[in-house]
Amino acid sequence: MQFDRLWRGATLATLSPRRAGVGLIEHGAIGVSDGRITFAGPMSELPSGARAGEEIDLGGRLVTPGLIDCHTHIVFGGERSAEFEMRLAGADYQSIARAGGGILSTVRATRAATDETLIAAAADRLRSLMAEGVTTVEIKSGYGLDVPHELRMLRVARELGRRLPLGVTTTLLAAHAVPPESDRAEYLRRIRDELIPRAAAEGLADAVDGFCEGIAFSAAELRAVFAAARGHGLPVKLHADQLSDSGGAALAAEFQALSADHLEWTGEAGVAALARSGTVAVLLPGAFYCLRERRVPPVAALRKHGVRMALATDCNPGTSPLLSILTAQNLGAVQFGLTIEETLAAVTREAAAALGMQDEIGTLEPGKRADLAIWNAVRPAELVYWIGRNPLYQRIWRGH
Ligand code: DI6
Ligand code: FE
Repeated sequence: MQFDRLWRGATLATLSPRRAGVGLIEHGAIGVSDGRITFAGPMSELPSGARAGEEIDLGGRLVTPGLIDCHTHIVFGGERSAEFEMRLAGADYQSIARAGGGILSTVRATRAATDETLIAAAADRLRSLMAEGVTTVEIKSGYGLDVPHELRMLRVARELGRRLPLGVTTTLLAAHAVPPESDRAEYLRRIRDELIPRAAAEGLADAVDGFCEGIAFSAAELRAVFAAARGHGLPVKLHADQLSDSGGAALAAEFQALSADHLEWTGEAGVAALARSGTVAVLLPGAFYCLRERRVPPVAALRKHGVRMALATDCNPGTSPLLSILTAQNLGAVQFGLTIEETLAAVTREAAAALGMQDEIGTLEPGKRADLAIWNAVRPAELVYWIGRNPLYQRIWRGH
């Protein structure tokens, strides 16, 4: 067996579904060739005569799959610290939004920014995630809110994937808010009849998302958007039941969504529907924390029904200015009660499933892309337990 690179003396958290817990292998080795994992197992099982272009001894360091942030709004213009101050003084998110702030203030700043300004600001933010071992990020549009600007946001996201050593998937979130200059029905028609067809034809979107909420769109409105997405072969995701039970989980399940995200207000029937459709629950503890929410997602019901759980930063300038996937893990464990095993799976294997990429990334198994995070840690719990310590030793993307 010939490897491009072979790491020995590793503690592997493989996250393989065929192994219990995080799939721990002590005294492990991992070999890669042509950007793919070709061996991940105990050193004792390495084929005799295995050769490698480069061989590295990790001295027992922990190796996990490269981390995956499966829900971000990381491309945006401006920032919203003034709104943060208003909330600290007692204003709430929904009333700021209704008064034309919130998402719409970021829409104004995003439309006014040049492509290069958007790219530079987002690249800076992405580097923070990458410094913590993130190798794949999902990026949503949703601050353009008209045909040219939504397509531009998706192009900017694609360009970031070309410029940085990072996997980028893109999601069209045109149904994020009603743009100030448009009639609601007319905007929804444009999403269905212009934006989705163009995003699909130009290969700009990997999925379509919507904000199902009192301050945004109803389940009935988003059903029509999702039907158009399906008509153009695009899978869907949904911001569901974050601030109220808006029937989001049921709608996501109806369209076999890749993921339903937030879910604080989802009831047991919604959870059962997600289980039947195989939809991943993406929990977003940064938004929960920043909005000082009280109602936690129904983790016990998600477990009981066997719904897979992912965690993500939801990085956005309003409700979750969070640029740390490790902190998202800590918040998910402390606030939502996830176990260490669930927490690590939530930013690797289950996050991959939330992007429909479970065959490519998310575990240390032969055939997967060689995206690895190597840590100055031995116990997996250390990746969840520290707040503000970054134990990353090395990040490997596609074998390099
Ligand atoms: N849910 C969120 O948490 C973000 N968008 C969404 O649909 C908030 C976006 C923002 O306030 O800018
Ligand atoms: Fe979001």
